[in-house]
Amino acid sequence: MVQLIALGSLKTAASTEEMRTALQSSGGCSSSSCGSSEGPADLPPEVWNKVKDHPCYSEEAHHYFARMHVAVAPACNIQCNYCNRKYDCANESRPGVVSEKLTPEQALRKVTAVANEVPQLSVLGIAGPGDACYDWRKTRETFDLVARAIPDIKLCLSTNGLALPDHVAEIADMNIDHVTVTINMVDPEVGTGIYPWIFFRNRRWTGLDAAKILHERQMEGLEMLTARNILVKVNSVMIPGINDEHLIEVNRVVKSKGAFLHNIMPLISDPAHGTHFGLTGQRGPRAMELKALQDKLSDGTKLMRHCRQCRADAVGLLGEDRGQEFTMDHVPEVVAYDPEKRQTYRSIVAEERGEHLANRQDASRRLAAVDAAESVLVAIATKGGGRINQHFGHAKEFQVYEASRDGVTFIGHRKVDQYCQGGWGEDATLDGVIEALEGVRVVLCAKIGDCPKDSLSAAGIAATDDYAHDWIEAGIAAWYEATFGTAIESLTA
Ligand code: CLF
Ligand code: SF4
Repeated sequence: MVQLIALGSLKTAASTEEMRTALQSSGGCSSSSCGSSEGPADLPPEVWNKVKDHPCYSEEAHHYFARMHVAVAPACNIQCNYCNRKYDCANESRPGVVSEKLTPEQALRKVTAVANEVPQLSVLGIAGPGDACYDWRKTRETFDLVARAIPDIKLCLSTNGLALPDHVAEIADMNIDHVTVTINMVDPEVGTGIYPWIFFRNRRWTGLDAAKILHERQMEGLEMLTARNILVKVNSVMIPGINDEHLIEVNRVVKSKGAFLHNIMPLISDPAHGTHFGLTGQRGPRAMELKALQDKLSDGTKLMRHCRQCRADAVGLLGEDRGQEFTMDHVPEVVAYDPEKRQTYRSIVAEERGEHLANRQDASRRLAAVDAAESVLVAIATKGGGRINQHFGHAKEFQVYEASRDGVTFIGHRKVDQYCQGGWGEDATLDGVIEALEGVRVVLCAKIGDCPKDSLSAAGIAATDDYAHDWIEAGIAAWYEATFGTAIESLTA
C-alpha cells in the first residue's frame, strides 16, 4: 500500500523537525488525474498505558503505531474449515503464503532491523502461521530474545486457545500484556460446522467431542488471562449461516468473562485458497452484513472495527504490508538495536495526539449543533496520522466513519483495488471501488479528478477534496455542517 503516513519521508528523516513534517504531510504525487476510539478519558490509566501504543487494541493508536509479526510458529493443533495449512493462519492473517518461516534467532535479527528502520513500530506479535501456544518453545524463545534486546517493544500473541491454559503462567511472567484468542462459538454444536478435528493430549478428536474440548479450553484460558489482568481480545470469524447470529451469544459470554475487545472478522473463502469453506462455496459476509452484526453488539464488549486480517509475517501500520522490505535476505547478519528513531517519533506523536484529541472534541461539539437527523457513512482516503491525506486514486482502502449529531464513529475499512495506475484510471477498477463503497454517502480525499467524481456521483456517492489535509473528524464535521446545515436553512427559509 502507499504508505499510511509519509513513510518514505520518515525513513530518511534525520531530525525531529523532518520527522514532524513527514508525519503531517500528505506526500504522494501532485497529479490531479483520476485517481476502539477510546482515549485517555475513557479508560483507567493503567489500561490506557497498556493500549495507547498498540495499533490493534486502540483504534486511535492505529493511526500512529505499527505492529510486526514474525512467522516462528508453523505447527497447529486444530483444523479450521477456513484454513488451508499451506497458507497463513486465518485467525490473524488473510490467507496467503508466508514468505519465510523463521527461527527465533532470525526473528530477533529481523525485529531489530525493523525497529531501527520503522519508527512507528510498537508491537511484536506472534500469530502463526500455525498456533503460537502449540508451537510454544519457539514462541517463548523468540519473545525472550527480543525482550532482552529491545525492552521497549510490546509483546503480543494470538492463539486458537486449545493449548492456552498450559502457558498462562509463563505468559504472565513474560509480561505479555495482550493475548488474542479466536473464539468462533460457545456452543459446541455450532463448533462442529467449523472444526473437523483437534489434536489434544496425544490423540485426535473429531465431531462434538472435539468442539466441546476446544470450547472448554478456550473458556478456561480466557478466565485465567483476565484473572491476571492480561488484556484479552477475542477474534471471531463471521461465517454466514453457521455462526453469524450465534456471535451475539459469543459476545455476551466473552464480555461476561472479562474480554477487553471483541473483533469480528469476515470469513475469507476464496476457492483459490483451497480451504474447505472456499471449495464448498461457503460465502463470507458482505460489508453491510458485518456492520449490521457489529451494530447489534455496540452496547456489548468494546468492538474492534479496524482489524486488517493481516498476514503472519506482516510488517508496518495496519493496512500496509512492508514485509517484502524485510525478508531475511534484506536483514544484515549482525544488527545492533538503535532506539533513536522510535524515541524521537514517540515524542512527536505525543504532541500530535493532543492536537488530534482537541480536534475530535471540537468536531463533536460542531456536529451536535447541526439541526439535522441524518446518520451517514463517510469514506476517508488516508495514509495515516489521522488526516485526510491521500489521493482517491491511490487508495487501497477507505476508512469508513458514521457521522451524525451524536458524533463521528469509526465503522471499519473497505479494501479496494487502486484506481489510479500511473496517471490513468481503469473503469473496471472504479466499478469495484463503487461496489466496495456500498452505503457510503461521501468520499473525502486529498485529491480527486472529475472523471471518477462523476462516476461516483452517478452511483449516488459524493466525493470532494475540499477538506484535504484536515484532521479526519474535523473534515467530516465541516462536510456535515455544510451539507445538512445548509439544507435545513434552505428548507426553513
Ligand atoms: Fe498481531 Fe494480533 Fe497482536 Fe495485533 S494483529 S497478534 S493483536 S499485533 Fe491486529 Fe492484524 Fe487484526 Fe490481528 S490487525 S489481524 S487484530
Ligand atoms: Fe489454521 Fe490457525 Fe485454525 Fe490452525 S488455528 S487451523 S493455523 S486458522
